[in-house]
Amino acid sequence: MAAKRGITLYHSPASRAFTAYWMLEEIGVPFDVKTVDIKKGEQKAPAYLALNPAGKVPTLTDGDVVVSENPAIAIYLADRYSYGTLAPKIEDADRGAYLKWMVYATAVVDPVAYLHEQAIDLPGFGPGFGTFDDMVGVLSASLKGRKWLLGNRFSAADVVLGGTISQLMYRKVLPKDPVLAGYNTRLTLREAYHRAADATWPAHLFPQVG
Ligand SMILES: N[C@@H](CCC(=O)N[C@@H](CS)C(=O)NCC(=O)O)C(=O)O
Repeated sequence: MAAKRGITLYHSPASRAFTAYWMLEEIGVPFDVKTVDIKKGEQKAPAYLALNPAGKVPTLTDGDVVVSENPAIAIYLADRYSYGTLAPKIEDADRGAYLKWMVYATAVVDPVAYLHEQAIDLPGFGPGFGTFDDMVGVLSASLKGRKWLLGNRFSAADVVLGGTISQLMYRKVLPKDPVLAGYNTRLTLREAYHRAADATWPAHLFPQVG
C-alpha cells in the first residue's frame, strides 16, 4: 500500500526553520504550516516532543515520514521531490560536495558562529569544528569565483548552508567578506527566498528582504 502523503512544516517565526520553509518554496510542492511558538515554549509540549524529542524547530512530516534537522529535511525533500535537480543524483560526482556542505552547515558553521557570538573562541585542535577564522576562510575560499556551492548549479546545499550564512550575515556575526556578501546577495535575489522570508520573518527583523 502506498504511503500517505501531505507535507506539514512545524516552524516558529524568525528562527532557523526559515531554511526548511525556503526549501519547500524552492521545490514548489504544496504544504501546510503549523506554528510552534518557541517564545511560548510550545516546542516542549508532549505532542511536539513526540515528533521531535530535541524540542527544536523545524520538523517536517510527509504522510508517515517524520524528519527534523534542517540538512536532513532538505536532503529528504530534494531526493523525494527534486532528485537530479536540487539534489545531485547518487552517481553524480557533485553528490559528495553536496552532502559535505549540508553537514558542514550545522556541524561546523552554526555552532562555531554561535560560540563566537558569545565571545567563546575555542582552539582549533580538539573540537570537531575548528576555529571561527578557519570556518570563515573555508567558506570564502570555497565560494570564490563560484556562483553557487557546486559552481553554476544551484542546489539544496545552497539553501541549507546559504540560509545559515544569510542569517549570520544579517546578524553581523560573519565579517564583511566580499565573497560571502556577494553570495548572500545572490541568495536573497531568489524568489523562493523572498517568499519564505516574507512568510517567516517580520519585516523589521530581516529588512533587506521583501
Ligand atoms: N540543528 C537544528 C537547530 C534547530 C534550532 O536550533 N532551532 C531553534 C530555533 S532557531 C529552536 O527550536 N530553539 C528552541 C529551544 O531551544 O528550545 C536544525 O538545524 O534544524
